Amino acid sequence: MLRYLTAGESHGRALVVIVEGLPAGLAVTVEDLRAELARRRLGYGRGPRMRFEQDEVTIVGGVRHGRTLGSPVAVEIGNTEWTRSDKWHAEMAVAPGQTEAPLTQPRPGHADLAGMQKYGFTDARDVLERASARETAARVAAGTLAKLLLAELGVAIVSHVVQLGPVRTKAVARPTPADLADVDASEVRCFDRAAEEAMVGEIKAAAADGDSLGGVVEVIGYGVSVGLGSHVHWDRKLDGLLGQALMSIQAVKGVEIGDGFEVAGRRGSAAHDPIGWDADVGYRRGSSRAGGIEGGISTGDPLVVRVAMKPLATLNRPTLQTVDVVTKAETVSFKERTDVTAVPAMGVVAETMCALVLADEATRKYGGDAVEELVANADRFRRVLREGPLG
Ligand code: EPS
Repeated sequence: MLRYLTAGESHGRALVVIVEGLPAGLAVTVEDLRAELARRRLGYGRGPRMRFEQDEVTIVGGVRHGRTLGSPVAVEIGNTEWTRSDKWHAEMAVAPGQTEAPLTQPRPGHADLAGMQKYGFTDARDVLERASARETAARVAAGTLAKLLLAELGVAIVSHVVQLGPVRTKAVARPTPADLADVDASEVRCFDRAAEEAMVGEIKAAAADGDSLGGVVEVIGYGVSVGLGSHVHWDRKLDGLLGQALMSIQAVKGVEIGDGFEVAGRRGSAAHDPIGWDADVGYRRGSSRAGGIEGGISTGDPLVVRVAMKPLATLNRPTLQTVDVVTKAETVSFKERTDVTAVPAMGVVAETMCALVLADEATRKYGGDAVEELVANADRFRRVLREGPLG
């Protein structure tokens, strides 16, 4: 069973993450982590920080000679904005003191006001530094380890943008793992090149107005075996676990498993995935309306999940109405450096969250202290599926 904890503030020295429960013997390199972190920085519409800041990755523990030890893996991701300049040193100092520029005009839609009220802060920075999506870098580092473990089980996870602002993709073909490089090569991580141009146009128009855009990504899990998650209890259902993990991504407001919202309007006779038999692969559904999950259990079909992100609450041209918490006068929320949209990057974070849930469930189902043991247990389960009474 996989557990992880992240810590760190957006403009602080570094983010850290500790991942516990990885089996021993998993091949891991710093380059693996760098490659995934670089994917998270992709996307037209990200702010200047993405251009000048690097993610400085250090594996602090848990890996020796390129393999996990079965001990907790600790990763530090340094902020180069901290190490290469002193811009944030006073503002984010650990030593006792206080800011000279408290942020007192909370942004609607951000954690600012509710967080200030909950924790008793008078400076929104005390909330926003942790609420920031910068924290997702630490999740992606953890998710890279989860993806490497899943690869040992033949699982690969792909995401692509299916809506940016009002522009939706038309193509019905879903990208496969072989298409991931193509998706990443798109400026908006969109598999439908016709929609891509319109998406970039929307981002340019929103940028010119100092505004922001949301959107929807689809995540597809290939090679997920039958039997992850369980119907037996609410907190063991795979769709419930994915929902919680994906909803926890900053600015995400909706998660859909398969065709969840569309099938709600259909008759039962047209809402489910017929079960078929293929002598080579066994039971197979002809469609993916259920998104590869029935009764909280993976069916062995591709996992399909969609994730909706609201437009970011920080606008370059402040037009959102708020109240100054000191004067109580109506005003507009403060302006911070921001992204026009982070939807393309959110896709990579959504892959990460799915990978962490699936890896957690895989370790729960197959167990084992070393990767070989886990893989052998998974193979044995597949053999039972083929050769047992249902095969
Ligand atoms: C963010 C605002 C921007 C983003 C940041 C999240 O940062 P800044 O205000 O420092 O320019 O670039 O995202 C990241 C730093 C990241 O690594 O994803 C926010 O308000 O949440």
